[in-house]
Amino acid sequence: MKRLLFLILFSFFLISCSFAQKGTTTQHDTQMKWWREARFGMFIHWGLYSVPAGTWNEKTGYGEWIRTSAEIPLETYEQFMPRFNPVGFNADEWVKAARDAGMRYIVITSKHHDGFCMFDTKQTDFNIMKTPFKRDPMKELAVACEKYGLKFCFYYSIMDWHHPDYLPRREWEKDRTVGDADYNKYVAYMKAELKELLTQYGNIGVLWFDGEWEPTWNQTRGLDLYNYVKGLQPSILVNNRVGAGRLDMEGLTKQGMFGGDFGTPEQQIPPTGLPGTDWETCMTMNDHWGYNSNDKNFKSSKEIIRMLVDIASKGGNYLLNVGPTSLGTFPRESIDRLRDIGKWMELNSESVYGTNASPFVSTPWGRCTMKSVKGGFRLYLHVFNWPANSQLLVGGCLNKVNKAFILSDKNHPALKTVRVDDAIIISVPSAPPDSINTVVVLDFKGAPDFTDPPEISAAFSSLVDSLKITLSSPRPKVEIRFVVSDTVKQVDMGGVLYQGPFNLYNEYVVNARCFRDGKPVSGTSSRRFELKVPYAARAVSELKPGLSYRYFEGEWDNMPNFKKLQQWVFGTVDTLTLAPKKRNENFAMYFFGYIKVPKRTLYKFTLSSDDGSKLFIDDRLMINNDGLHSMLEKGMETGLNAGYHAIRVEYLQRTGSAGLELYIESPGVPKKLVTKEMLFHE
Ligand code: H79
Repeated sequence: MKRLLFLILFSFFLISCSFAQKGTTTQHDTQMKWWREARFGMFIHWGLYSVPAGTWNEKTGYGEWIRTSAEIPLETYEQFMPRFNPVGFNADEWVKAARDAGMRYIVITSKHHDGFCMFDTKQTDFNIMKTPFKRDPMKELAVACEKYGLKFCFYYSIMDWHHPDYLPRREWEKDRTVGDADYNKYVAYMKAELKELLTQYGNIGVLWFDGEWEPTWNQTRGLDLYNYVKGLQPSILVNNRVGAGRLDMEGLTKQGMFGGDFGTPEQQIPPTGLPGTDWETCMTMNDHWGYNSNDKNFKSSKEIIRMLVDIASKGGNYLLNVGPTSLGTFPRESIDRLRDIGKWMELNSESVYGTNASPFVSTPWGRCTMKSVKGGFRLYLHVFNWPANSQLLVGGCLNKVNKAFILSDKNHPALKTVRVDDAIIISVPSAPPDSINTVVVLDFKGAPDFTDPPEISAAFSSLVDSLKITLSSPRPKVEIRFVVSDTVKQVDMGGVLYQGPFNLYNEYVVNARCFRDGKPVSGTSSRRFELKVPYAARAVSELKPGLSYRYFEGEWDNMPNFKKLQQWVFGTVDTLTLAPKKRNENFAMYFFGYIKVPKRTLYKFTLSSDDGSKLFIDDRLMINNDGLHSMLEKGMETGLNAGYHAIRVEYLQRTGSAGLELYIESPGVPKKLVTKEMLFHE
């Protein structure tokens, strides 16, 4: 529903960052063409870490980060080299497996963070030619990719835990002194290796950088590296991690920052499409990138196929990872999934390759991709939820239907369609031909003529006494009609004509729909607003300013049960702050007292922390932001009467950076930090 706002925001940051340093738009578009067409690629994380296969000192949770996560000294890690002999490696088999799954490109780790080079480099002996294997798998893969028509692409880590000139050192690496390390020498080393990669392996589709987030890397170095790489292969594509402007794991580029050729969400799919932005979600099949022999937590083929389609429907690419073993073979589970995906793609790949994002805000039956065809356009309806009544309804489209059919049906016999107002109803078989995802094709004449249902917006999603509701549609020359009711309802001409914001005074569903010339031109959107009964204020007296706190030390992955903990340091703080901590890692705290609110109304609290936290108001758990994570925000609305309310904030810090913030907002009062004026204790 927030798509419009998203669209506006994103168009701004696209204009500001994505065209910088890229030559003309047309040239950029020409270079992006194969990549936008492809939609689906294979990521391969293969390196020395496949030898320990995720296990070190009886702990089994490691992957390609094993050297640092398990704090393995450099000399010990180098001892994996004589044990690395992937005699089962067959480039042809790997590339064929990718091609048969419908993947159009392969991105493989030429060097990961451990610094081990999987290619024949003259720049270091820490490479695969110095193992018993003595072969260059990158050469063999380049040949096989050429043979099967896939684009061959390199992953290359900027962070390097092996090279003597790379900085900074890991904090735990006490025995590796910095000495006279020179980061500029490291950059020269990278460039020399990249020159090898870009001159000895034919045309490379993408250079996929990573490990760019350390303080030694910056925008200037990023831009320089981008230009260097493009100087060696002008039509190569470079991901945004070449620069220093990535937004965490969300992977897109911060506004105004240099963002290479495409964004890189990691292990996540953006909630909506990002019109005008090129992006690629990279994702593991199980829970590790590098091979982990104990990790059997594989996504099902169904999940993967649906994710591929979800991503395509939002206009992105899917880079799906395989972590081969130290013998040079794909894990069995990965092979099985690739084969299943291939079976689906064999019948349905047309609905993925070269498609555009869905024109709809909401598709309750599944996902939608789209393509222009001669004289009109084609929708691919990816039906995840097969209609029980065999009637598939597609709302908000005013074009004339040419034909509807099931893509996997040989000879494409036409399905019966009827128009009801703005909707097309397609008669489909009673059971889905493919229970994972049946693709129904809907061909239309002319230029797309769609109307989304109106957006129903309000500052909050619940109310105490009243809430202002606004309806809007980006579509010109439509009128919006609405019905406020107990339930979700289709709006017809009997609905109230919307003439401006209105107030809601109770728990209701707002239903809204667009009309033109007395006829509906969109589907109905519906949104429920919840009524909150305010909590009573506490009768308290003689409070002092500030909060009480208790402080504990220990290693917890989740909020500890404080009642069971004996030792503590205690005291008071004037506001919510981690200042009383005695060390920076492995501690927990809780704060308690009262929060004073000025009037009876709805309040929204937002709790942001790194790592976990919880908020209790009047002894009820309001926000659960527990677990180990970087700064993560969670919000919750509640009604409060004027006066004092019990507040308790729990906080947990494991390792890395620490932070805790609590915000409050209410109708007419913008979001702000909870300050000391509002906090009290007994
Ligand atoms: O190669 C795979 C992983 O080994 C690698 N990227 C994928 C493709 C990877 N490296 N690190 N991570 C994944 C997770 C690291 C996250 C963090 Fe950060 C680094 C948290 C803080 C620093 C990135 C930069 C996210 C926030 C800032």
